[in-house]
Amino acid sequence: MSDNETSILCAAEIIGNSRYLCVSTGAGVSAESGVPTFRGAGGKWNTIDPEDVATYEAFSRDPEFVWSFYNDRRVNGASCRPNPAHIAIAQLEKRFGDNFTLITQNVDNLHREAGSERILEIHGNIWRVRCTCCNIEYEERTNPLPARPYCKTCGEGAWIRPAVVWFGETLDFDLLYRANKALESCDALLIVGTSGYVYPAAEFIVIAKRSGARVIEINVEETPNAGFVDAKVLGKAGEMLPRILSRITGEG
Ligand code: BJW
Repeated sequence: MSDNETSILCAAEIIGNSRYLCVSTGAGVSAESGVPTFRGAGGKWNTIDPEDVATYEAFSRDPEFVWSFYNDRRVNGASCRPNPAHIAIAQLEKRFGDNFTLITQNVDNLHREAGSERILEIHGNIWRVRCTCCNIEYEERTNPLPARPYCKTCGEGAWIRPAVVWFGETLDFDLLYRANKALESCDALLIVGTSGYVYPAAEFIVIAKRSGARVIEINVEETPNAGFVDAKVLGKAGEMLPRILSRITGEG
């Protein structure tokens, strides 16, 4: 049996024997759906500086440029569908019921499309916008949006912005509180497709470990979490998660 096969069995054993499962996902879980990651091969930040598109300062300086970046992603995102990793995570939620929380850094909505419901989108959602004048947030499916998108209530001159969390901005307090509670309550944490560079998500593993949880990581490469995980499954999320799930359900 290969080392990775052993890790898959170990991951299935940890999840299968746990009472409360927390799943934390990043861009890698959507890579197989055609959504580019931020870092690494093909990552967005290889060709564009996040300081130019993912900060409030950038938006204040040049909102049209920032919107062109998000419009491109919305246009690409509209044709992306959940992959077997999103679907396996939604199936795990069905198994655990209320003893399950999915914390995602992704803004692409693919977990919801796969059927996930107990989900905390800590970096927001690209299909939602917020008015910079009245602060109202709403779903906006017009795609692409005009080069100068304005609030549907306030009108001309009242810019809307993507309802996502940029660098230097604080995360929604209630979402972060609920994420921390779930991480403290879980006895297994499954981390999928995140580089582990961005805070506060980078600290989730510490919170869960401190509370006694066992940790599984699925990634195509090593991450800063290496020394902390109990089972490391090396490979694509869309291939590895269904294999782990079938071990748990006994169908594999
Ligand atoms: C696969 C795969 C496959 C590929 N299968 N795997 C403490 C210390 C130091 C700095 C800070 C700190 N606290 C806060 C900061 C500052 C900052 C930060 O973390 N900076 C770091 C870069 C050091 N954090 C913030 O500003 C946060 N705010 C905050 O903490 O408020 C309080 C505060 C403010 C200021 C100062 C101090 C405190 C907000 C962070 C917001 C991040 N925003 C973005 C953009 C969101 C909107 C958008 O989408 O446009 O969020 S940046 C980008 O990175 C995006 C992602 O959600 C996030 C994380 O990326 P992720 O998901 O990990 O993706 P990648 O691309 O990095 O990795 C993909 C992984 O998948 C790789 O490992 C691949 O190998 C793998 N993979 N294919 C499985 N098929």
